[in-house]
Amino acid sequence: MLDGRTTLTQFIIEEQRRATGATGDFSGLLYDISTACKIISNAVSKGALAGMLGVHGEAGGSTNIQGETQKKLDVISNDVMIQSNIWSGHLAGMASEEMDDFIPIPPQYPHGKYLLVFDPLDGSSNIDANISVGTIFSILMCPNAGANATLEDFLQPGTEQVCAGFALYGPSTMLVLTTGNGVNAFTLDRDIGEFVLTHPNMTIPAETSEFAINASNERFWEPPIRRYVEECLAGKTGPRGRDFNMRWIASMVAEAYRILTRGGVFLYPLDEKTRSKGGRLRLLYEANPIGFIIEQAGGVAITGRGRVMDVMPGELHQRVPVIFGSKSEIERIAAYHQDYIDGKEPTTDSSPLFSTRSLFRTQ
Ligand code: AFP
Repeated sequence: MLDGRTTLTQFIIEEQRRATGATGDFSGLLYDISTACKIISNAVSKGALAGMLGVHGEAGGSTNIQGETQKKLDVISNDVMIQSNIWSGHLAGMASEEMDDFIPIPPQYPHGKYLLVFDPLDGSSNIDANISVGTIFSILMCPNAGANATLEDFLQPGTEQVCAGFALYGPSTMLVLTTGNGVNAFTLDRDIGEFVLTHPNMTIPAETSEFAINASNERFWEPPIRRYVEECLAGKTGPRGRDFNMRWIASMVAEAYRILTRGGVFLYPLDEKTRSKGGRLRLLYEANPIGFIIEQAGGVAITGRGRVMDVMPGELHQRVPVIFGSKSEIERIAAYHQDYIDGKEPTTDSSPLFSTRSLFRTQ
């Protein structure tokens, strides 16, 4: 059966014992989140067999506050996260990528000291193609514990997170978790219905030769991103002196997990296409939780103009540029942005930063 492995339940209880003054509230919240992830995993894995694919609502599909067409599983996952947590008494409020406003705790339920923000199904545009998707969540302390949360209570920088995690619904269902003491990953054992600790103390290699970016946006990139990607593509013949590999799954949770297992760089930078919105990815329930996990695993997460977790949110669904992964590569990308901001020319004359040709040379 368990072969001496630790279940998530045991892990949480042992963490609770180490936390002085712990009441069990936090442990209860983590149980409820993990239960929601198991229910979502079950729905995702059934796919077409249970009519889970396709868009939500009538033929044209409904859209969320992001202006994105909602998939059936977006709505189902959102409902599962809400219904698994709203009654527990651990929360003062919730916020979801799929909901315009935050979700208050109804008066019939006790109010707790935590805030839960989440993207119920990240990567959902991939779901009909059977590509890995996931649930991302972040836990904050409510400044006004025990009362109903206000919108302002959610607008905290990522450095205030007490916990971040994501479930990855892939060939196996994983739960990746940090409470500020490193990163641990659990694999769902469907035979016993429990998450089992399989990847303790995950750490990201500081060096990598793999990057992930949506290259179809190349013509919109800022010069430091163009410079970095062009040098990677130049490989052995360029200033990096080695070949690089490229990935793009269009499911950030899957990219983040790959980077946790073998290093790498993920880039969704500010570009001319997303500048007016501030970026593509959402700060509170995508960039911050992933950033917390990446930093806790020894990596770095930046916007290009600073640390992701230092950004002070101005609104619930604020978007930011996100660049994260192996420390030495992210530090290089940060330096390229600083050169650009300072108006410095690239030092290597082989860098085609100002070349007129595209990344994908035809000759
Ligand atoms: P969806 O949840 O709408 O599929 O978006 C996924 C995502 O937020 C993130 O997980 C991906 O890395 C990124 O968007 C993909 O964006 P592009 O579709 O522009 O490549």
